[in-house]
This record gives sequence, structure tokens and C-alpha cells, in this order.
Amino acid sequence: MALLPILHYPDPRLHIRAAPVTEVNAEIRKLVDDMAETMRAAVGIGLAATQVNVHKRLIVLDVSEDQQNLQVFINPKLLSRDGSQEREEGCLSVPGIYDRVTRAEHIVVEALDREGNPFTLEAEGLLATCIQHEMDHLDGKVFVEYLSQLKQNRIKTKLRKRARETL
Ligand code: GNR
Ligand code: NI
Repeated sequence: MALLPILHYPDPRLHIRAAPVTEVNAEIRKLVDDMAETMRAAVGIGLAATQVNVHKRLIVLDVSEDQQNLQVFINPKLLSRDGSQEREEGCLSVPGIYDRVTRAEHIVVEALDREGNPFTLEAEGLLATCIQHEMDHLDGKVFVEYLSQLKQNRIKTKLRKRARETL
């Protein structure tokens, strides 16, 4: 297994739209395993392939308390969404920034698992938020894009400064 470097906002590669996975093969399973290791090392609850500069429609999640419940979504598709919830979000690609985002409260998502088998999942609460956050990444969207332009500009300035200082 390997730790993969995570892209940081405002890297333009975070805005690339990911392409569907055409076959769930050994290469994809290795990517899943490396992404799971990278997510856990970074103490995140989700990671989209976009964040490790692989522009394929693949997400890993683990919203469990003990980081022992990996969920894999390949080519995820939202079948339905309803209700709304506002929740504080963070992102491994926007380190140190947290703000509230409104998303659907309840979703139904269809995807392939690590073996390439299709499944359908109903989610609500934090899990629903996280799936929507990760699916946004696959479409090239970062959560800060839901915030005001003023906040986005402040975040860009802050992260560019920090990137300069850690060179
Ligand atoms: O670790 C993460 N925590 C989190 C908290 C609230 C809403 C979404 C998330 S996802 C984030 C990891 C990440 O950046 N995934 O793309
Ligand atoms: Ni994120």
C-alpha cells in the first residue's frame, strides 16, 4: 500500500471532471486500497480520487467511530435526494477551513463496490453529507464554492500564503 499526495485548494486540478471507471480490475482495487490508507493517515472520513489527482469516479468513505467500516463507491449515481440539512464541513484539500453547507438530508445512491458489484444505499445525516461532498469532488467542485465569494477569496489567499511558507 502507499500514501498518495493530496491536492490542496486552489489547485486547478481539483476542478477536473472525473471519468467513469470502465472496469473494476486489480489496478482500481489497488487505487481503492491506497486511497483508504491515505484517508486514514490524514484522519479524514472520505476521499475522492480527484483529491489524489486521479480523475476517475471513485470514492472511499469511513464515517465510523473506529475507522473500521470502509465504504467504496465506484461510478456513484444519485437516484434521489430530499430534505435539507446544514452541517459544518471540512476537506482534506482545504486544510484548516471549516464552514456550514446546506445539502440534501436524505439520498439514495447507486454504485459499484470494490468487487465491481452494483449496490444501492439509502443515506441520511453525516453519511449523506459526506457522499454529496465526495460526489462534488468528482464533478470538480470543492465545498468552499458554496460559500460567499468574499469567503472564497479569503480562503484562497490564506492557503496560497500557507503553501508559500511551507515550501
Ligand atoms: O474528513 C472530512 N470530513 C468531513 C466533514 C464534514 C463533511 C464532509 C467531510 S469530508 C472530509 C474529507 C474530504 O475532504 N473528503 O473529500
Ligand atoms: Ni473534500
